[in-house]
Amino acid sequence: MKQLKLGLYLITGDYPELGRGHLDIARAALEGGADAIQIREKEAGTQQLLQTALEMRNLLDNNGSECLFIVNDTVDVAVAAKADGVHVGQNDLDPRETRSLCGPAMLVGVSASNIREAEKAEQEGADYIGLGPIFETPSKADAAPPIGLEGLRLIRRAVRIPIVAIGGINHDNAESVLEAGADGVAVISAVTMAADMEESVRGLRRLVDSYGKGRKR
Ligand code: TZP
Ligand code: MG
Repeated sequence: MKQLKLGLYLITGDYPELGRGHLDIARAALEGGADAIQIREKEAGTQQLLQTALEMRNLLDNNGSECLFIVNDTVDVAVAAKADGVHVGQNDLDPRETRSLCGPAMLVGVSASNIREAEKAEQEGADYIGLGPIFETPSKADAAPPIGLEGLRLIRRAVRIPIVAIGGINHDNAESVLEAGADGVAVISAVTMAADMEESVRGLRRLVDSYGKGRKR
């Protein structure tokens, strides 16, 4: 299994109005030095999602980086696309069911928005938690209320598995999130809405790296 390095976790989407799709965002993420890329697609059918996921798998393989490839929501597509992991939410298959389908080698990430969900995800065998929203987010209409840095600190003390913080994270607040105990930051709009996506990823990379160096473990 690949090493679990989730410091900078990029989530792709399809934004025709910006002329940016999953693969454009994944390219920028790779060039900028992301640790993980998740394909998150809520509109496309399974066949189209699989097609894009296979292209993304190919992109990552050809790039030769250690970047992890994770598929959101659907374990069947994750397995078919030979992803490194699958990320499930509270309304998807639970971690145990997901694991029974994808086997022991694939990463299983679980979204949690409160302490109960976080503890349950850990007990059920999640490899990491996507925790949030930390702040207000423009990218998820049905997001739970933001838990803030206090919520993150509380949940950091309650679970041992890695926490990837998500929701409203950008260049200005990423350090505060890492300081509060997150092992990584996951972003959508901070990159997908940036004028220069690659430069945005590089900026976040620098923040994550500089924080990691200064951190007492
Ligand atoms: N889950 C919780 S918040 C969120 C997801 C998928 C959206 C994060 O997007 P952004 O633009 O980084 O706030
Ligand atoms: Mg989901």
